[in-house]
Amino acid sequence: MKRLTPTTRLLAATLLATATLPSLAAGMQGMEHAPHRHEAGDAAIGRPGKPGAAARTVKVDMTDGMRFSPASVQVKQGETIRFVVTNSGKLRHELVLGSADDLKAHYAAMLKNPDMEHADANQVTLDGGQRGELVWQFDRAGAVPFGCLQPGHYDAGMKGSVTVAAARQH
Ligand SMILES: [Cu+2]
Repeated sequence: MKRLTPTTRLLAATLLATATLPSLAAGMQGMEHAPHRHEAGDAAIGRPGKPGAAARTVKVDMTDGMRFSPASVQVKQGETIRFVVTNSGKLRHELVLGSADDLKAHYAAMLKNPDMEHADANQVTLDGGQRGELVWQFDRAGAVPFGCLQPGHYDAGMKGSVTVAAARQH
């Protein structure tokens, strides 16, 4: 049996790679504009809330100074909050709730694909001057980070945190 010389093997590998690349690139291009989806009901940060169950409204303002105001929100474990979010800037901003790891990964994806459309129950994305709502139930005590994942904004410090106080045990 004839053995492949290293050169032939290299050539074969190159041909294979060349043949695979265009289809791979085409596949990635297709993904570029697909809506970004992930687990909206992530137990670590809570779950989408029923608007009727919201006991409290918290107003959050987003500015072109790359800040949330307030950047720190206090809630109680189990509480459903109706966030009324205003974009008082001219740029597009968003409030995305997520674990620090999720936010970082999502932000990295947004940097690669700035036109990526993303919409989920854990976020509200608003053009300048718009107002929107986000209803969320905070199940677990601890901190639930949020951030604006528009390219450049998160790095500029457009982030905040919801502190969830443990429910009292009876
Ligand atoms: Cu922003």
